[in-house]
Amino acid sequence: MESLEKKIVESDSLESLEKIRVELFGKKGFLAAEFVKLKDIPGPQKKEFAEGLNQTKESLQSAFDLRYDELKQGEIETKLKSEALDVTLYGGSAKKGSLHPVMETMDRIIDYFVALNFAVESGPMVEDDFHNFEALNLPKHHPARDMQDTFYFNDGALLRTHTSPVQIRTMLSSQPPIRMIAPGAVFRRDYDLTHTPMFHQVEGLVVEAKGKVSFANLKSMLTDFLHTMFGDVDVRFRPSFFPFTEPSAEVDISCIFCKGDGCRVCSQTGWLEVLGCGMVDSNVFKAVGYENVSGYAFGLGVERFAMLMHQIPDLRSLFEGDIRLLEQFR
Ligand code: 2NL
Repeated sequence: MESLEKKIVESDSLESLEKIRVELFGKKGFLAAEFVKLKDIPGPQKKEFAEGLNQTKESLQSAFDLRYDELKQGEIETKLKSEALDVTLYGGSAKKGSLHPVMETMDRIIDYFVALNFAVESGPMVEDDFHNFEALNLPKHHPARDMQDTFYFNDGALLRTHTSPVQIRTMLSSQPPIRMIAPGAVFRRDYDLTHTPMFHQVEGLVVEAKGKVSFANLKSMLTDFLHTMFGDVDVRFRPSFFPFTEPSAEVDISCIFCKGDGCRVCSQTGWLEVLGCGMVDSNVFKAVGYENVSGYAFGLGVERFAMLMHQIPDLRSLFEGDIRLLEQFR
């Protein structure tokens, strides 16, 4: 009896305790065998024997229960310890994302014009001939409409080649005065060192009653804009031509790489072309049904701005999504 209890107390795992349980309490175990003996015990001793047996059974059972609880508790503690999760452990910092330099540049450009009370408008990227070409004084056989330059769909729809159709739509759906910019993606069939089939533009348009806005207004605003973007650079306006503006100008800044001395980036000219602009052509106003108004417009390529502002030498690096480039703009 003492040795049986000792066995229980000294069992060192739930498995060995289970073996002991079968040995003691099982159908063919120790207690079952003892109870079988009961029938051979003569009458007078039977009661005493039975009482003794019940006592043994009870004390073995309570010894077993006690040991079982101890071992079970130990098992739970071991498991808790091995599965413990220290949420205060340092796990290294997660990498933060960042705006792509093209979008960051776009935001800076937009912020400048929003501060001057320009509305920010957008429109569809899939356009039609009227909004992308016809209304912009690009007649039917103008080379810019060529299949070589424009992505056409079978039904004659096309991917906008500039954001000007947004201005056309705004003029058609509202009345002067208009003061807006149209930032967004545009598409051209062009892919080489300096051209990608998709790039971003910001175009601007101001329309007022005739005589209220002048080329001088346009020139002073764009000069201030370029100083805000590129710092202390020289700015020059060169006469140029666009079908949708008359007169038209292209705008250069002194080369930010060589300060105007001449280098590879500026092709030894000392100047970098960054903008196109002009007074809105009367044919454009005619196409949208405007009379007795004056307006100016401008357009720029965001990728080119981003390259110059961040001194990125290769346009393609803006399109490859290489994390090593992006990490430099956090
Ligand atoms: C450039 C030149 C330009 C415009 C865009 C425009 C739009 C309307 C009417 C008149 Cl609705 N003009 N846009 C005007 C002049 C230049 O962009 O070099 N872009 C990258």
